Amino acid sequence: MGAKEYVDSILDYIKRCSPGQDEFYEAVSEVFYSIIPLLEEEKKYKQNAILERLVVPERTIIFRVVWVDDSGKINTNLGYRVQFNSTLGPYKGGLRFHPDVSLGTFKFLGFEQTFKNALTNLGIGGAKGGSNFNPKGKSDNEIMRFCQSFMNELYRHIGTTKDVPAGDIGVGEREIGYLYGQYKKLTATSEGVLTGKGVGWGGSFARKEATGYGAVYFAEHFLQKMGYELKGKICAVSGAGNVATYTIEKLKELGAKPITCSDSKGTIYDPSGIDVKTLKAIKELHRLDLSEYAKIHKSATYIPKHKYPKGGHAVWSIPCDIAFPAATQNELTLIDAKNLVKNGCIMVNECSNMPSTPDAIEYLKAHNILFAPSKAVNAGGVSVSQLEMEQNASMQKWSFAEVDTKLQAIMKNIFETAFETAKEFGKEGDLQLGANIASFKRVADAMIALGAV
Ligand code: NDP
Ligand code: 2IT
Repeated sequence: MGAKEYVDSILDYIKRCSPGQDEFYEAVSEVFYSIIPLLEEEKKYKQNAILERLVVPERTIIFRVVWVDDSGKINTNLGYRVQFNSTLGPYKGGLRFHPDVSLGTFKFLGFEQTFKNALTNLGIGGAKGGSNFNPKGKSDNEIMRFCQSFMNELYRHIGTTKDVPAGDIGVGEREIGYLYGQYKKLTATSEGVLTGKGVGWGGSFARKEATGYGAVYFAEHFLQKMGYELKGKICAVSGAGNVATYTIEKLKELGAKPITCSDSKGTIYDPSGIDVKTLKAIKELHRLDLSEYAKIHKSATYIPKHKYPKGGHAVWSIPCDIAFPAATQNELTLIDAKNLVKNGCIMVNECSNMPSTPDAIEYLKAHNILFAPSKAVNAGGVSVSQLEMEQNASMQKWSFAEVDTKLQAIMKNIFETAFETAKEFGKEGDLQLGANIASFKRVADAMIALGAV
């Protein structure tokens, strides 16, 4: 059986064993098809049944979360933690609270996290978890009661050398605070078992900024290598949460011009450049809809979701030099890719996890658009999480500048690893192939060393 047939057989197996888990299937196909050149060269991966083992999470925990809302009504949600792969270190990865998630979502995210974390070279395994709880419109007390109930089960499965969760969509510093408070209460310990904590209570400086800043540092390296510069570039950014906000902030600091952002209801187009202060006030502080932005900035237009191009997103129909998807998975479709190419975009720098659909990636690459894949681009967040673990374990506190300097070095290293690996396989500039092969090798070689477990 050739390498391609080996990959086909694994994907068939996933289809049969994990029906309906489309996002998981998409994530596995993306990685496995792009590592075929490596599988052709190295027979040891098939001999050691690496692909068969890699697609099965080491442990999947699904639990009931019961909480009482402000009206006294009893509510039930599903809680998840998919401990995907601990070959390289303790399980590490965020928690997502969003009504649309299911087991397939957490399997896709845990699978991706395993390879992303391997790329950082920091000794962390991959996991993901969360709940189908919808935080929108809930009071602070409801959020707190939900987080406490969620932790009442999760606490027995995590630990500083076992599994260290963090934030993701719908989980920021407020939620991490309530989760951490309950963990401390239940275990009578003060260990840094969660990252993304507030800087006043065990958190690291620059963790909040890390994913967005890291994504921009990555883009800068890629652009420079290909003979461009970031300064002066018109940037389209989607999302209006943690990753989008700090991507926009760093882009402006480095002289680029971010002109869009979006939330689940609509898009803001501000040709004079997104005002970060207003964005933070609306989203971080007051948790309002993005439509508020256009009421404050007359230069801005608000495009509600029902006016988006059919099958596409408003953000990607606005002419730009570089696209920074930073909201959610599959948010950049083939239609969007066609719009970007038509409008002269030179690069897609994926900030959210798996934002581009497979046909969009194919189209972008076929049209020579520089394509920077999410598992490399957004690894700055988890990297600074690992720096937070390091600071907690040694009871140190590094300055913002110290952490930022370390983050920059990590992002440079990730870029060079992906770039050099692609070059080694005769595909210079193909960072998708480079990132997938480099991270796969790290995980797979270590799995072989650890034996058939
Ligand atoms: P946030 O919850 O802070 O923000 C998410 C943003 O995306 C919000 O503006 C939200 O809109 C929008 N959004 C979420 N889901 C959808 C959807 N289904 N359709 C349209 N818009 C949506 O999350 P983060 O910024 O932390 O995460 C963004 C992405 O980055 C995710 O893919 C996450 O996995 C990834 N990521 C995050 C890291 C981190 O450190 N936080 C690290 C690495 C990757 P609204 O405001 O209306 O809810
Ligand atoms: O997708 C991700 O890398 C995250 N949500 C951050 C994970 C972490 O442990 O900081």
